[in-house]
Amino acid sequence: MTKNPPSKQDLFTSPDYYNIDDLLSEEHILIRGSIRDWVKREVSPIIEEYAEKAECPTHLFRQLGDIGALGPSLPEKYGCGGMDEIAYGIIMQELERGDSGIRSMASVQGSLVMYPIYKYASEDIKQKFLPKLATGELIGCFGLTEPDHGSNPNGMLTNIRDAGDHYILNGSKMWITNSPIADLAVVWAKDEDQVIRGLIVEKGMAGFSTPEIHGKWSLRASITGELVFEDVKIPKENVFPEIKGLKGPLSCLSKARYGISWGAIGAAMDCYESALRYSKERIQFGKPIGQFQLTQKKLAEMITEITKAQLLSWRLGSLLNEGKATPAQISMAKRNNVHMALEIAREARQIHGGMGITNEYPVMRHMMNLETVLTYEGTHDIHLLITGLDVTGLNAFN
Ligand code: TGC
Ligand code: FAD
Repeated sequence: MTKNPPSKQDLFTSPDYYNIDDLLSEEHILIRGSIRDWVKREVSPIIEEYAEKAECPTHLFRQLGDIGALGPSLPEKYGCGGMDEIAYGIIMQELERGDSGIRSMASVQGSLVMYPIYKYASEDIKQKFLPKLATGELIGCFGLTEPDHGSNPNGMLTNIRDAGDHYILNGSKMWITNSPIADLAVVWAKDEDQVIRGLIVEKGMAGFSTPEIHGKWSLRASITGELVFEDVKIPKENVFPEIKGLKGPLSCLSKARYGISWGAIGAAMDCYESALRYSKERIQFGKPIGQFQLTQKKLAEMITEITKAQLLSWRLGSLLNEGKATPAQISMAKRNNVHMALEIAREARQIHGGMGITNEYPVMRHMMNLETVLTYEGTHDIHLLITGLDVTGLNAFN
C-alpha cells in the first residue's frame, strides 16, 4: 500500500466554538492529543487507499491496543484503561475523525466484545480473553443481526441446544463487523425455552465459518461478514451464566451507541474543517467562495450543529459517569449526532464542488461511511421510535 504524497497533509485541529474544552479534564485533553497524533501519523496517510481498495488495515489492531483504544473504560486489572466515559467518547471522536471504519474496529472490540465478557462471563473466561483483546492480539466480533432479523433482533432464529456437557449451536448472523478476521465471536442465540443467551464462539470450532460480504460502497476500510453455525459444539463455560433476554445484547449496544455519538462528531468536524479551509482558498467570481452568503450559511449551520452535538455527548457522558443515563437518552444522541454528521458531510461535499467527490478530500469517504453509521447500532428511525416510546409511553413496536 503506497502512502499519500507529503503534500496531502492532515491539518486537523478541531473546532471548539463554545469553549467545550473547559469542560474537559487535563487527562481528557492529553488523551485526545495522543489519539489525534496517532490518527495523523498512522491513519490519515493510508486511509484513502485502503478505502479505495476495500481493504481493512488489520495491522492497526495492535496499535489500537498500544494507544489504549480497546476497552478504555474497562478495569485496569484486565489490561484495560480504567478511564471514564468522557475519555472513551473522546477516543471514539478522534478515531472516527480518521475514519468510521477505524472507530468501528475499536468500538466493536471494546463495547460489543470486551464489555459483555467483562460484564457477563465467568472470571476464568475474563482472564482468558480480556487482556489479549485489550492489546489487539485477539480480535473479536459481535453477532446479533440475522438475515431476516435486523431491527427486530428478538425474532432471531439462531439457537443453542443443551447436549449434556456442551451446547450445540445452529443458525447464522449477517453484517458482522470483523467476522472474517475474528478470533472469537460474542453471539446471541435462543435456548430451548426461547430465551436469548450470550456465548463465545472461537475460531477453529468445527462447523463455524465466517464468509466475507463484498460490494460495500460504505465503510470500505472495515471488513464485514457473516457468521455461520452448523452444529457447532460450544463448551458450557463459553455460555454467559446469568444474563438472559434481549437486555443482554442491548446493554452492549448502549455502550457502543454512546461511543458512536462522539464518533460522528469527529467525522462532522473533519468535513467542516475541510470545507472551511476550501471556502477560503477556492476563488470564483473573483473572490473566495467563503465570501458568498450561501456558503457562509452552510458553514454557520455546520458549526452550530457540531456545537449542539458536542454538548449533547458531553452531558450524556457525564450522566453515564454518574450512572444516571437511560438507554433512551443514548438513543437520542446516537440518532441526532449521526444524522447531523451525515448532513454536514453532504453540505461539505457541495462546498468542495467537483473536488468533493474525489479522494483528495475526506468528505465523500465520511459521507459514504455515515450512511452505514446511520443504519447500524439501530437505524435512525428505530431510534426515533425509541424516543417516541419514551415520551408517549406508547410502544410502536408491538
Ligand atoms: P424491549 O421489550 O424494548 O426490550 C427488551 C429488554 O431489554 C431492555 N432494554 C435495554 N437494556 C439495556 N440497554 C438498552 N439499550 C435497552 N433497550 C431495551 C428492556 O428494558 C427489556 O428488559 P426486560 O428486563 O423487560 O426484559 O425489546 P423489543 O423487542 O421491543 O425491541 C426494542 C428495539 C426495537 C428498540 C430493539 O430491538 C432495538 O434496539 N433494535 C435495533 C437493533 C440493533 O440496534 N441492532 C444492532 C446490531 S449490532 C451492530 O449494529 C453493530 S455495528 C458495529 C460497528 O461496526 O460499529
Ligand atoms: P431492517 O431492519 O430490515 O430495516 C430496513 C428499514 O426498515 C430501515 O429503514 C428501518 O428503519 C425500517 N424499519 C424496520 N422496522 C421498522 C419499524 N418498526 N418502524 C419503522 N421502520 C422500520 N450487526 C451486528 O449484529 N453486528 C455487527 O458487527 C454489525 N455490523 C454491521 C456493519 C455494517 C457495515 C452494516 C451495514 C450493518 C452491521 N450490522 C451489524 C447490522 C445492523 O445493525 C443492521 O443493518 C441494522 O440493525 C438494521 O437491520 P437491517 O439491515 O436488517 O434493516
